[in-house]
Amino acid sequence: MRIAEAELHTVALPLLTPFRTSLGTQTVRRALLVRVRGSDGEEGWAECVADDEPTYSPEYLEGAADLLRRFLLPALFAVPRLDPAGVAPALAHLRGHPMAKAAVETAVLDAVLKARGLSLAAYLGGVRPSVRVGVSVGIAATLDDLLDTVDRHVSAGYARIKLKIEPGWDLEPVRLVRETFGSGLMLTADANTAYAPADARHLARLDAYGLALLEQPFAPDDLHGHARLAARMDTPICLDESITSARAATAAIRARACSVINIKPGRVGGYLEARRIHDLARAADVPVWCGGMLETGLGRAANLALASLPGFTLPGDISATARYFERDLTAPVELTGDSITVPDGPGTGVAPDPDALTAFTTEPPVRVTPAR
Ligand code: OSB
Ligand code: MG
Repeated sequence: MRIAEAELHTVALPLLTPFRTSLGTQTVRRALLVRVRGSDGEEGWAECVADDEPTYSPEYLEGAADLLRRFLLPALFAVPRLDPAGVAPALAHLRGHPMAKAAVETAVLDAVLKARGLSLAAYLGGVRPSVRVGVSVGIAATLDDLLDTVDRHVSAGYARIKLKIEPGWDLEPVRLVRETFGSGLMLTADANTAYAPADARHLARLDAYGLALLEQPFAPDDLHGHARLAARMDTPICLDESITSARAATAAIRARACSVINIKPGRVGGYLEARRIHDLARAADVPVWCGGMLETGLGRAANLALASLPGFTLPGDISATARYFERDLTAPVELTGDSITVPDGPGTGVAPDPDALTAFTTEPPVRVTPAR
């Protein structure tokens, strides 16, 4: 295809409950949507996972929109026969910004696959019609509130509970949830870089609670610190923020900094790089799972496709609409048992519902066209 025009839409979806992590508290999911139209009328949509503020990663929503408008889309307009695999190479001379790059690559994938009648899951090599999923549970105001929230998600059927932790909210909530829900509950903890290597002895006390993994305790670039912690803990160490590319994944595995990887397509520059990480992790016997960024139904549909690949053996952070929003941007995503069905329609299998798009849009869409 040749991209004939693109649009950037900004939406805001109120979260049903505030989401607190060691990085801050979110009450609304603002999201940047990219729509591309090809010269043959193909149309594709994608969601950029950049947050409002550059706290989880250096990218942020307005920055991603600016970059897409000024640099990424113009670089792609110049490519006459663009296929999905050509997007990343055409943008490689522009440094960084994996989330913005992932969004435009995904929109191109959606457009091309919709035109070909092929689902993203089939294109990526998915092998499962549905995937087991978990919930990421934020830091609560009280331990009672936490137990109520976990109880609600366990009762709903989720296959795994992940507790957000930070200094002052770690051993006690983990112990209490383990004690209350028993050893049958698959439980993990995510620190979002809130600790330093000097906390290793404290973190090692988490070994008492049978966590399936501990996610990203230290800074993104501290592979050595994670390797030292991994050597002293029984709990498997999983990296999220550190894994920014297939090369970073290889380095982390070689350094023994992790034995599990959280793959987020936005963080690594797109679904094709995400698949490369899946492939290399699988070859190294490192289990992977699909992370989440509080995406709307648009982003979660694509994540479900990725999570259907064979190496995604742990439940992902891809929850049902009811976990996040009163109303979604797409048809609601539903939980069946402990799983969600992988969309099998062409492309991501979804598109924004026009009424929902109108209702959630916060500013006029920005139209981007080739200079003439
Ligand atoms: O670290 O996995 C994380 C959300 C925003 C930023 C970082 C993370 C998260 C989550 C939410 O844990 C997972 C979800 O989308 O349900
Ligand atoms: Mg994480």
